[in-house]
Amino acid sequence: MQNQFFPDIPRINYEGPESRNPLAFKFYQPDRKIGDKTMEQHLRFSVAYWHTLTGTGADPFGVGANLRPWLSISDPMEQARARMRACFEILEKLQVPFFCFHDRDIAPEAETLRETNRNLDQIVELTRELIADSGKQLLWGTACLFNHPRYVHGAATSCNADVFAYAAAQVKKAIEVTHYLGGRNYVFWGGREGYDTLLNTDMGLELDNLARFLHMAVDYAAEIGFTGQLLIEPKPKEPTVHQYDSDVESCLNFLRAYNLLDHFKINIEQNHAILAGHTYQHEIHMARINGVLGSMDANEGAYLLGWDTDQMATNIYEAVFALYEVLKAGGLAPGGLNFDAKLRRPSFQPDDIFIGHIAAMDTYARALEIAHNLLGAGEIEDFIAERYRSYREGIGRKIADGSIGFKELELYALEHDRIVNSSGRREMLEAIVNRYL
Ligand code: XUL
Ligand code: CO
Repeated sequence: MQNQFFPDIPRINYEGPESRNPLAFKFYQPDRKIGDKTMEQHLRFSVAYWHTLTGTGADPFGVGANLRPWLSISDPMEQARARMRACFEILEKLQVPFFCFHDRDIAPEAETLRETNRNLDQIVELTRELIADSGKQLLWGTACLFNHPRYVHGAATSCNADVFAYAAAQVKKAIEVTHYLGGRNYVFWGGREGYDTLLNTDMGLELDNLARFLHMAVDYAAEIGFTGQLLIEPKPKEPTVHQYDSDVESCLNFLRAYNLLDHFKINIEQNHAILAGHTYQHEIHMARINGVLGSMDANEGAYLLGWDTDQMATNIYEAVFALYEVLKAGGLAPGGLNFDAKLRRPSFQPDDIFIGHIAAMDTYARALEIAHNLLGAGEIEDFIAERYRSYREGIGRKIADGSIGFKELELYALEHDRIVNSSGRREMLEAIVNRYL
């Protein structure tokens, strides 16, 4: 195993809940079976390249604060190579099987698109070697269609057709690269696909163009034999005031309206869910019951702030409900749990990378066991089944199987107008959940 960038960090091992070692797992045991799968198979953890390797710790009020061993390398391509090697050292030491990147995270943008593609190709070759040597895998690739000023009005939804063409070229290349590296999925997050004011926006054209763009991506992926899952990642706002893919339901409507539903699943991010005014569980549940649960960006947003803070997840209670849905869906593969999370700016030391990921991995490991026990015991499922019992017999059964209409229902209601309801027992159910924590 490489020990070049973080010589003071050992391979992180399980030491159990009693351990006081910040560089050890308290709950995550990759080989431990929970039900029919190991923790590693259930959780499919992934490191997000943009936060963990490329991120500098800059925020709108201050420059980068992160101390990172590769930052002393001034040549941008040499630094990019070092960062990729450091990524694999992190994956190996943390026992994380997957990583995800945007094209521009891994290789610097140059003066021309041709040159930029050449830079990318060089880093991709190195990445392919590192994948072959380590057995680590690319969970998903994506294209950064939001950082450069050319994307100021959006990419596929830009008012400028030249920008649409440039974005298409960039996504074409990013899908090729993802395919070449054996990526299991390819993600489309809207970036700047949305609007700031309707005073300058033709929303109908922008949505049609976004759909045209995604159809082209579907066709091209098929043409080159990429069989990975295509994913859309909803987010309601930031950077634009109104992002088009605002939540799971809006994505479903868009995909259905434009005949794309057969080709896409959804990548759900906790922070995006709460910005949309939903819970993480709501979004995962909505995707699950519509058969589009694809993958998860397992981070955490600050409930007191209205922006995308992308924190490492440490809230076990919330992770339990997320994984309860994942277990009910039968798992996430080929998706996974990608830590789309950055360390807080004051956590600037290199070892914070490991401490932060260990915290999140242990959160999800602990939550997995709780969710498995809660689902297995069936107390919540039984309560819900009982609550809807009236639809399995008598008049309810006729409603459910579609064999009855308003006229018969009126006749029934005239005879049964003394309605008896039962308690929803929310407090009892929350107390039941607490017994499993
Ligand atoms: C932005 C975000 C992205 C996507 C990939 O909020 O979550 O990093 O996950 O483009
Ligand atoms: Co994300």
